[in-house]
Amino acid sequence: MTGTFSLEQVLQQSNLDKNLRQIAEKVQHKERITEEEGVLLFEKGELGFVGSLAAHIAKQLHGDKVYFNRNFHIEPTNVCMFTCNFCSYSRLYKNRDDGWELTKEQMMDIVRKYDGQPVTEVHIVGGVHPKMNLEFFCELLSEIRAHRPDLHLKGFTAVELDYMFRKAKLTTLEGMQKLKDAGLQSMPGGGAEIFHPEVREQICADKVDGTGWLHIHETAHNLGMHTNATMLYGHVENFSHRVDHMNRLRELQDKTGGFNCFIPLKFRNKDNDMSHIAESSIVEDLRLYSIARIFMDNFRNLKAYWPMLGRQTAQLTLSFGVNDLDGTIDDTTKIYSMAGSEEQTPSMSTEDLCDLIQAVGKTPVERDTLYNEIRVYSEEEVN
Ligand code: V47
Ligand code: SF4
Repeated sequence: MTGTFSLEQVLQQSNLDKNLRQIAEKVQHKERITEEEGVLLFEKGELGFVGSLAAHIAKQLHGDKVYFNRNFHIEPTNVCMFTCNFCSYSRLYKNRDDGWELTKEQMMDIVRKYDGQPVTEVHIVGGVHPKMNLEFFCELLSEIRAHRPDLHLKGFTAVELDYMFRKAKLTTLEGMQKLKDAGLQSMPGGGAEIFHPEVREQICADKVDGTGWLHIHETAHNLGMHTNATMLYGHVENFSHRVDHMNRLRELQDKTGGFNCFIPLKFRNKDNDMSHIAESSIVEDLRLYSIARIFMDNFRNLKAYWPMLGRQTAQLTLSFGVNDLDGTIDDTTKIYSMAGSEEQTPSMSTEDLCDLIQAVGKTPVERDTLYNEIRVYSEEEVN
């Protein structure tokens, strides 16, 4: 069940726009589309059209498989030196009494809560706190590693790292090497937002710029680490800004091959300085996922982060090019509930995730952080 047409059916349409037909033919021949064609898809590609192309590509890459992992989040603090206008989560240092700051011991208590449970990854991400420095996080990583060597340590956005390295007076390479030595294995994709300065200046002027974000990820890739990439969409950006963003990621991926997945993040508008901006419609969300799948031809994995999208929309994306739903996250992430997501206490059991995936005719597969398959769930095994 896909809700879309086969590529052959799309190409049989006699009234198909000439430029769109060319794009469909490129997809058929596994050729890369240009930036201009990416913009054209946003301008003219109806959901049925882009969805059919995206579903075709995802099917060729992954068959009916949809991945998830078993993870939990640690958010060390929501105190932040930066003032991103879309953020509903952070509190300025001077107002830190309204926020939270976890000690190392409190974070180790979170890790110990999962002792004996089959989680494979901890995702550590938070605000940029002036007192939580590189040394503090290296100690935390080493303690987690010593306590639970089998847990994959994924942590810190390029925004947090840029601040930490500058404060420690280290180059990006020196700082990354220290974190790697302490046990860090990969990085999440946050902080990317929209790289183009015309947008960045309006929504997050004071944090690391697009070039800096890409440099940190490239350095991690060169050290053999894998990272993710995100794009915050549905606010003040136009179609060209989106395509420019995806193109810069596509170029870096050509160079290093170090990205694990691409994660579009839908702007949510509750309680932030951009609350006057209406949220994108579900049709626009599905079109964006589809176009990302078509444009980012060197990213194998396209992730719908369900705590932000809501589980029903996330389920729909599975018919529009998405092959990954992230993890079974306990209610340890607050970024999206504070920004207005339907998921106020985001937690799904493995059974819930498998049901959600099977309900649209797909096969759930548990993966590790690097997309190695841990278990393929047949229908009988889940029910
Ligand atoms: O960079 C903040 C986004 C990101 C809002 O790599 C918002 O596996 C929507 O990147 N509306 C941080 N989005 C979280 C992140 C992430 C999440 C899950 C998985 C992974 C991964 C990475 O959250 C920020 C920003 O783009 N964000 N506020 C908001 N109001
Ligand atoms: Fe700080 Fe991140 Fe929020 Fe920006 S998005 S204010 S960097 S916590």
